[in-house]
Amino acid sequence: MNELFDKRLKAVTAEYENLISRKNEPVLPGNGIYERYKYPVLTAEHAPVFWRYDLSPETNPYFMQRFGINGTFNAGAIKWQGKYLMAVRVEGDDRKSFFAIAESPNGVDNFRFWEYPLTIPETENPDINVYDMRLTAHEDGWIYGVFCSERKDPDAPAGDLSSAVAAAGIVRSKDLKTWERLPDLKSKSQQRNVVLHPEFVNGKYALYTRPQDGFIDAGSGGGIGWGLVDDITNAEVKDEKIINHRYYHTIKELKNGEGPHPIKTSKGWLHLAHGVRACAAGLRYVLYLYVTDLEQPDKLIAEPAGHFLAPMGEERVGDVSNVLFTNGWIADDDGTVYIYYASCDTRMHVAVSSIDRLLDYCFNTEPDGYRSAASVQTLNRLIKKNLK
Ligand code: M1P
Repeated sequence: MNELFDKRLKAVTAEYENLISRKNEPVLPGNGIYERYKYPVLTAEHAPVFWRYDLSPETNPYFMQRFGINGTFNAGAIKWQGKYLMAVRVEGDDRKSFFAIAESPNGVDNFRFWEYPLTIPETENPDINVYDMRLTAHEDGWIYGVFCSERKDPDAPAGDLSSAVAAAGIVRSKDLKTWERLPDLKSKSQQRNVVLHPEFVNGKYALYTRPQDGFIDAGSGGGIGWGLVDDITNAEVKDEKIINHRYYHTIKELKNGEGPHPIKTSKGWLHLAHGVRACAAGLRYVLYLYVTDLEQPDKLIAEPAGHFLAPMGEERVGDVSNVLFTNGWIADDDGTVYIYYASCDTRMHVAVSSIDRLLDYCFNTEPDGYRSAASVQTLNRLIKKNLK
């Protein structure tokens, strides 16, 4: 009998169960566009006890953690067999990320990880790190996961142990448990934030891309790209058209990237994306929305000015502070939209809205005028209308 082991096992398990079963609640009155929720929906502490600890008193007499989890963030999302699922980027203390599915009965709390993480087959050039999976239930009948595959830059000078190369890895599944690896996307530049559109366009697969000059630097990439692919089992984007541009002195001046795949609505394709700007505190990542044409998903038809969701309170601090990032949302049949977003490469949150509300926001919020004077004109119009 090992009293220390028993005591610690009980305490750690009780703490875990309390956390998992904690009820979440909306923070009211909010801004009317969406409701944030009080608690993060996933944290490192949501990792099962049997992932973090060896449960044998013989081989772990101190009941000591054996596999540390550093963060749970940047999750893809999908509604699957009536449950709300996130394909979470789980990062170990060793800095390696992997994917694991967490499931909730209601989309806002009680997220519990499936027993095992996803086993993602490697290509002949093994990934060093994998992250930020976007899930797409495509009309071809497969569920695709498109993620960033990171490898050391083979051309880095000796002694440079940081330079890396980013490419889009592609896997597909019918049950979210067994995954088939397809060749990485071929394109002219490095790629991150690549997303598969859920429908065929002109009989082809369509991808949102993010052409970039280097591993970090989007540089001359211009913004969120769009490209058609003949064969997803050997995907190659030959031509990319920028469909959502970056602009000077906006929230996406430095870079931007598509979030999850857009939601099809009666008024167009509703997109969620992240925008990045530089400041004295480093890079600031915020989220924004835009809409493209239903028949021509590469044609922008609405984009409100500024950010839709920016870091607030505890969301501001974490491993990479001042960052909100998203690659997952779920639109329910009744129009409710669950927006899953990560703060600071550390934890996951949810904000809840509806398709109607998000469209109202997109079509009735003024676009960016790109000058202070234009913003004042917009505000004056509103004040005048309200005070007349
Ligand atoms: O650290 C913030 C984010 O940085 C990258 O995003 P982007 O390619 O747009 O700069 C990604 O590494 C992302 O995972 C991370 O959250």
